[in-house]
Amino acid sequence: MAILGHPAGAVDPAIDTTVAEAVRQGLTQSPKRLPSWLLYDAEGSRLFADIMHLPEYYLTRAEYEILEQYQDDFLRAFQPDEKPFRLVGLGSGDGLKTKILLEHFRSRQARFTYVPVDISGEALRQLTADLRERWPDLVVEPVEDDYVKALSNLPKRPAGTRQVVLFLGSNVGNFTPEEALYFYRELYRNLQPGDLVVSGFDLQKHPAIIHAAYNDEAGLTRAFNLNLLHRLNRELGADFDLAAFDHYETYFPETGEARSYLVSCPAHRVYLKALDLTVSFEAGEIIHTEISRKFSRAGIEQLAAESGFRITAWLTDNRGYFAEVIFEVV
Ligand code: AVI
Repeated sequence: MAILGHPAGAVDPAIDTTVAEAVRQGLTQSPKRLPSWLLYDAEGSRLFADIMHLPEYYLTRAEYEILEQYQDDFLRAFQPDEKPFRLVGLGSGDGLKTKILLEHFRSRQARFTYVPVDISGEALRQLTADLRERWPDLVVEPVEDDYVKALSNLPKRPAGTRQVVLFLGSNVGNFTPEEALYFYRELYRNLQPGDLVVSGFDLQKHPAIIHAAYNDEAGLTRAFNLNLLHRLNRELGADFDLAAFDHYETYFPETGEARSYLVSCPAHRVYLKALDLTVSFEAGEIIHTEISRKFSRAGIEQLAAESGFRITAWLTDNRGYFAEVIFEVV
């Protein structure tokens, strides 16, 4: 696919046209926005791994607590009968959370296979090698793809196997309401009666707690957000001056949306060589980079109902910050 502004056939093959097109589209609209998947280059993924350990970022600890505390409940839900099941981990990453369940299921001699799905081939290779070394007889079938495409491209499952899709980490929060509904409807369409989806939802709570999670003292969330500009400098030959931008994250309790912005402090221009595009910024102008939605129970129930699922379990940490919710295809 040619990049606009370049003569046909003269496109640098090293430039990712998906990135280029997303950036052109995002920076030429008003207000400016860049899709949040751009945050996850190698450095962004490393920064996010560090964010998960921050004292303010309660989400990961809350989710670990639930997975550890309710291991037996998960197994009973996944295997209420003798039927084997297939665990599909969407956005499995380093698989740390899933390993809590895998370990427990192994210790109970559960009959299951594991299909980790991730857009990062490197993360998948590492996870698969690690699992095969640890449990040589566990069947692991990695799929390198994005969540939605992966749903219709999964390896064929043996007859009589229940499918259990894990969508952990509050990744659903990074979807707009329309995207979330589309995603769960697609899930439903690709599953069969009796199949399950386990989703992690960050719940609405005191706004100051949420605000702090995205404005950490150590400045890692700031670095994570600004790294996006660094990525564009490297991949698209842009000349963003990172010192000219600020991180601004705010939480709207009325909508449950935490929104992340990059703010241009002075009025200035940026040139993106690969797009042959000059972008002007007013002083104080924003680029919207991420939405992290927080859910109410009613909102989750509505999402389940509108996509066709029935909720069969609602598991929270002891502070009620986070929920793992099991949806069943009926
Ligand atoms: C990956 N996702 C669920 C994180 C979140 O909380 O929305 C990404 C993140 N952004 C800033 N901090 C963490």
